[in-house]
Amino acid sequence: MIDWKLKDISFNSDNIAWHGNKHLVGNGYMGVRGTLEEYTKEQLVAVNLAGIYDKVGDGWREPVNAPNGFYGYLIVDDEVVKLPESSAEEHYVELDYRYGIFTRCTTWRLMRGNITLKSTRFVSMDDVHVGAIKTEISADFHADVKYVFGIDADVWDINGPHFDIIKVNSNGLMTVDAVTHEKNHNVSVAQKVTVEFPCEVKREEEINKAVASVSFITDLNKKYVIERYFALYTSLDCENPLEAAKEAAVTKAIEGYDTLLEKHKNAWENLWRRSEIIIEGDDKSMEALNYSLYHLHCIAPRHADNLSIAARGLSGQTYKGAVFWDTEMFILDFFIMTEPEVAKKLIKYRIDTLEGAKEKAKGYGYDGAFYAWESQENGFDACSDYNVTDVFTKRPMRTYFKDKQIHISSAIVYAMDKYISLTGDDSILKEGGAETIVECAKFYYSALIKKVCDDRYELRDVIGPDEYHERIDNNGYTNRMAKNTFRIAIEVLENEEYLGAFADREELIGKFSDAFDKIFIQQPDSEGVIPQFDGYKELEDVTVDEVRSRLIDPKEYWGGAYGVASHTKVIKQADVITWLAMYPQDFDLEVMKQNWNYYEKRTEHGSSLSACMYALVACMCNMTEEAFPLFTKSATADLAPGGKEWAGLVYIGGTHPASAGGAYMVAVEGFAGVNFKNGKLNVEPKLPESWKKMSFHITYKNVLYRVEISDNEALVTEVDDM
Ligand code: IFM
Repeated sequence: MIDWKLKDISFNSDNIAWHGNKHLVGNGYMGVRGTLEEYTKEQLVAVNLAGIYDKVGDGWREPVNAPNGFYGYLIVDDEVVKLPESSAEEHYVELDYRYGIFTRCTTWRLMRGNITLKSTRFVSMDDVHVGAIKTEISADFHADVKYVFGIDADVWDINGPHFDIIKVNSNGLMTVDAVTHEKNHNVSVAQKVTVEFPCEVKREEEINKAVASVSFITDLNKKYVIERYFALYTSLDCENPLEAAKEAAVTKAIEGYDTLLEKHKNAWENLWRRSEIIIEGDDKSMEALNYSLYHLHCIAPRHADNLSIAARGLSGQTYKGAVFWDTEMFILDFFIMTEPEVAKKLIKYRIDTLEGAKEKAKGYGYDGAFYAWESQENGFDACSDYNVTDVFTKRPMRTYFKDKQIHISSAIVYAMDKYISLTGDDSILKEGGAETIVECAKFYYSALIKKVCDDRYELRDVIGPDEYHERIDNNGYTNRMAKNTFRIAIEVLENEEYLGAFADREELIGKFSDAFDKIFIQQPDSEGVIPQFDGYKELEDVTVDEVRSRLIDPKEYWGGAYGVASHTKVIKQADVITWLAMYPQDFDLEVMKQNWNYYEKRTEHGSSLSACMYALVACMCNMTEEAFPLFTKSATADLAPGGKEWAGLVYIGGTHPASAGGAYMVAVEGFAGVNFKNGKLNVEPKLPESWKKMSFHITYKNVLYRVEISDNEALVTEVDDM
């Protein structure tokens, strides 16, 4: 059995960025990177906020990092003692991922003896505006201690600074009231400290920080406890965020650390009741899988109606804090099956951003809704025309993700359809979902191309999931997803209940039916291989290693006009295989296997979205052994070191929610074999060798089921809501 704790012993400054992601704590409203209290922006500290963005000058628009209410460090005998500068005698950090509690404990050997600082902190799952930290200091000599603490508003930004005004107050209740550049949002943090031992409390001065200190002389080996509570509100939350933050900080301090911790743990326990996955026989898999689910819980926007999940969750500003197809195609299943209320919010975000998608379509001369490739608030597409910087010239490279990844709209329709069929809740259709679906179909209809001499419809000049091959024709995945969009739009249009009566209904049904029938769908060639796009089979056939060996610089971008992979068959991530994972019924098992074998060895897996799709299809092909390492790769994307951190010169590090969601899909839909064929819940397990038993809960059509698998036999029981 696992202990739900990740402990990293000893200190290595090379791990600071990775541990920031690995030890993140979050509650959907904010994510706090797993950095130490004494760290500042140089060590990539971030209290990353959901759904609040800012743009400065020509920089990319990105989410706002709030002032850090966990800031604090030690001065002993007038000497600053902090990592990474002061080397530690002993050090560990620990993440309790059952409850999102981060602990650090460091001992420094100083001239007069040893001093230890241990702190434990969390951001509350019970009240998302609040964080609490308990610091314990002890020394084996009479140390002259000053603990400096407060709120650090000098935050890490990739394209900042985002605060034009920072007002700090270090008197009594500490506060920071900051104002963002573009839209003048207020971001306000208040902090209250409680100390129950004799000490001197003093206001301190540091630029852009609200700081104070407590000073005391330690008795030998006695523990001195300092508890701090911060509250964070923005002007998107309420009219007077500063007052709200002050009030909450004071109230929470009165409640006390232990009470807050208990409420926080209860909130987490409620989440695990429905989502924990127990695997007997393979603790490593169980740990990696539940740790992945931990990250999904940390970023679920439970507190809001109109927010979704960013591609790097709440781990920082990478990928502009934007929502990609990751949410619909990789993350949604977890929430549909464990917390459908959250799934509905993710869907609602797309309905609420329909206007933005219509604007985008219009801008390109299309009808309907072309969703943002990198979606921020109101559906604004944050994707830049120049999304990669060339390592050699340092010049921005023209990329076409925003213009050509038209498969994004189909992901939204696919997700809505899945949500409805798995929850039985079609209310979203009446709340704008039906219109969204029809607008997406209109978009694809207007993008279709037909040669005069041919009867088929094509989608030309696109980019599929494999982003290394840009501006290609008839990407198999895209065309298949567009066909599905037409099908769903027809179903919606045929049901008057969803859209009410309107004039061109019959005309649209006619158009979409024609498009459904005639859109070109790539077919397997004589060897059973489905070409990823027109002309794919004519590209140079080399191995991934060969392509890698051609790199002149390790950070070089593989795709685009001059990329090392562009003229080869080597692909970045699952493409045809993502199609097969979504529509296994399209081809027989032999074709699935043939394509898996063909494409897997030509895939770099340069995106964390890749391995899980291969693992899913491997499970469908009864290739559990091949699926297992790919599952592990997905489930450990944030646990193991060595993730891909650069695309050209652009930093793309952070957590990997899509990979976490993909790991869930592989475990539940792949290994456990949960499927919903013929409108009912079926469980057809194919557990990996090492998984002796597996059990979990899922919600299907509003009924909660417990699934227990043993010897590849499944027992499914309905349970009362827990
Ligand atoms: O959405 C993905 C894309 O498929 C590959 N590049 C990273 C994006 C965000 O995860």
